Amino acid sequence: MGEAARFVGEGSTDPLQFRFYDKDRTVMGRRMEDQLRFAACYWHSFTWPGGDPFGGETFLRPWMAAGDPMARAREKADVAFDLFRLLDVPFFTFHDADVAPEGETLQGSIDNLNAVADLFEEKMASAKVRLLWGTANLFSNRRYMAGAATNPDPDVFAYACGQVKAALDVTHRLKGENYVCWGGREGYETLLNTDMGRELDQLGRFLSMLVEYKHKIGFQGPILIEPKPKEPSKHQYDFDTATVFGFLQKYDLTADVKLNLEQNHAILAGHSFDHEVKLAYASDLFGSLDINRGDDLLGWDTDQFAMDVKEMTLVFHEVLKHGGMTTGGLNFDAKIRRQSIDPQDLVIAHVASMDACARALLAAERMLTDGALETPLAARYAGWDAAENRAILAGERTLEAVASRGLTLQPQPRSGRQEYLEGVLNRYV
Ligand code: XLS
Ligand code: NI
Ligand code: NI
Repeated sequence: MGEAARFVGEGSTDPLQFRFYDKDRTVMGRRMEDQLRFAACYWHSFTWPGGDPFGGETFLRPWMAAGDPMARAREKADVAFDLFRLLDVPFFTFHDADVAPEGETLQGSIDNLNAVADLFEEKMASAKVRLLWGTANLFSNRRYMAGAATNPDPDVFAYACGQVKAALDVTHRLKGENYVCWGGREGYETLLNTDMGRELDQLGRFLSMLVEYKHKIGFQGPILIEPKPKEPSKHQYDFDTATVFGFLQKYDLTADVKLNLEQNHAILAGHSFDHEVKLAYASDLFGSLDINRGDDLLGWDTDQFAMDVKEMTLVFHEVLKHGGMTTGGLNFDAKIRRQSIDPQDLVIAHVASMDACARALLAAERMLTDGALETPLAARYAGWDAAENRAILAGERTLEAVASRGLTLQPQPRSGRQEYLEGVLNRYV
């Protein structure tokens, strides 16, 4: 079905071709494709039927119709790999439950997953697409309604261990570059029935066991936690970057566990996307990005395709400043609106968002090359470069010593230049 989307340049008005995403163009020393590392996701594009809390499916995809579940899973894989080819994306992502149906037992589900992984292996041998990350869906089935690792019932915890082990095994077999844990139901609905300290210890142990197992099988990539403050739970334990940082320190997991950050989750937590990214780098926890956007007027995870060039410019500025992606990438955890029912809408959405990201990447490159934000930032903190002030931060001065220097000074306030900097940013986007 159709030719792969390709770069045709800024003059084009064809929504199925790229105006900015020129995969071979060099951006800060790397091909654009290797900087952005786009991944298409399985769940929103191939398993979500277009429902919302007030209405059912709108998409009527043939592979979602009734029938033999494994036959449907194979049909879905054919369509998915065709979209990966059409978009020319280097990566994809999936949950176990997106790709294979649940069996009667846990072993049955694992057998189904392994059978689909065989098919993926075959398809990946001749396709370009690789696996950015795999994950286990530990939130949809009713057994997980009170959480997976944080469930009050240890049998549910054990079941989740079985599922997560199988999902990591398959991710490893398919040479996935990361493994993601998003704790949708690792939280609570009411504190009246919740022992928070105990649940956090359970979650800490669960992740430690996963890290131990990852080392045992030689999985090289990081485990990534994806912070989100709420939805579906009223409160989620992996609330935001700062909260997860404290959690990982408490359970001694900072070396092996990093973060997968998502725009929509950042704004639900009352932060901006670049706040979360900057704090992740500052805490040595940056892993990967789920690239979507929320609606400022709605308080839930709308997972719209990322189109805001200015917002992403600030994020890519930070990523490029730190040397670019390592194992991470830009995963389209994004879904078309339920009225976007034409098959083409799915392709157009990805192409438009890839172009918006490419445009933002190029703006970020120009800003870094010009030192547009970096030069004024360095000037603002320049006083700390003086030997005497470096000695304070190096722990070589006591409070009394610095206090006595303070007695000799009369600091003069300086402008924060916010409007100047906003003007500078606008020159680039
Ligand atoms: C939900 C999350 C989810 C994760 C993967 O809000 O974003 O889609 O990315 O489980
Ligand atoms: Ni989300
Ligand atoms: Ni996500």
